[in-house]
Amino acid sequence: MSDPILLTSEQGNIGIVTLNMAHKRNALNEDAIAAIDAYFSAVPSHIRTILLTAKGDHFCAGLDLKEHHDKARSGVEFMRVCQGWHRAFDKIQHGGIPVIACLQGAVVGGGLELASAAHVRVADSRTFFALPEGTRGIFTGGGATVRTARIISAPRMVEMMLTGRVLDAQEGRELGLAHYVCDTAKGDTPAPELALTLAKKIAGNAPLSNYAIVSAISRIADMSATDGLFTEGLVMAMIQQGDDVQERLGEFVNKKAHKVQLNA
Ligand code: 1HE
Repeated sequence: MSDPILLTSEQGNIGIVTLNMAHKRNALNEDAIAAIDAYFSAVPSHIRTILLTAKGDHFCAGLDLKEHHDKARSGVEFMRVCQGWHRAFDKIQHGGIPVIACLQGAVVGGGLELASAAHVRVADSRTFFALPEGTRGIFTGGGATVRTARIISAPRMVEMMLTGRVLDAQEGRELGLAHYVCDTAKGDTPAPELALTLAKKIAGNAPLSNYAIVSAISRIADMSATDGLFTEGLVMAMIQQGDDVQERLGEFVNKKAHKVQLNA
């Protein structure tokens, strides 16, 4: 029996999903996309945050170029493949549950598209980012023109794709591709440990607030200012009906809640 494409486990209310194809640098074929789609379509209701990780030295080498070469897909067939990626990654971004990606090594092509769908990205200091589609004779098809371009800006994505520029972890952080860079040689917490700590912290937020944060902000960013402000008000009105809102506010009023502090 072959190894599973994805390993899934739980730590309390944290779901952990791990790409398990280190032998091919976690390149994504059709079965891998189907497995990702299946996981994010049926996240158990007790799961509050999801940690997205990968086995081996590289997070993800993007599209499985061997499968794509062997299948010699027609334009329409590849369009359908891309739509499958879009569906699966949209479930990551808009599934209502915060997803924290832990990155290492190559985060390239479709791997960067996958990482761009996550809400928080924690990178090991040897992580690198690239969009080498131009050199392969293809284009992005897993959402980079929407998600990655909105993170780094469309002009930067154009330049990155045209020149084949490879960004190191710090450069990626400056552009928002990573939110945290962990350099263990400098005494930083290892990326997997920090990613898990953040996942636990995020799981402690009010679930409805988390739902709104991951569902509303990116959508409101696509709206006009007028529609965005109206929608923000509606989301706030809905979210503050949550069961735990009075309790959380009461903790603050009764001086039992933590204060907002630097380096807390
Ligand atoms: C692969 C893939 C892959 C590795 N598809 N098999 N993505 C790329 O253009 C990136 C292509 N990959 C690389 O540049 C390098 O492999 C890495 C920098 C990621 C890693 O290098 P390294 O030296 O650790 O590994 P390797 O020796 O290059 O590869 C090890 C094996 O993984 C090897 O197979 P083997 O049978 O010879 O052992 C590689 O062929 C295999 N492998 N990457 C298939 N991508 C929805 S559209 C999205 C569009 C894109 O994603 S385009 C970008 C594609």
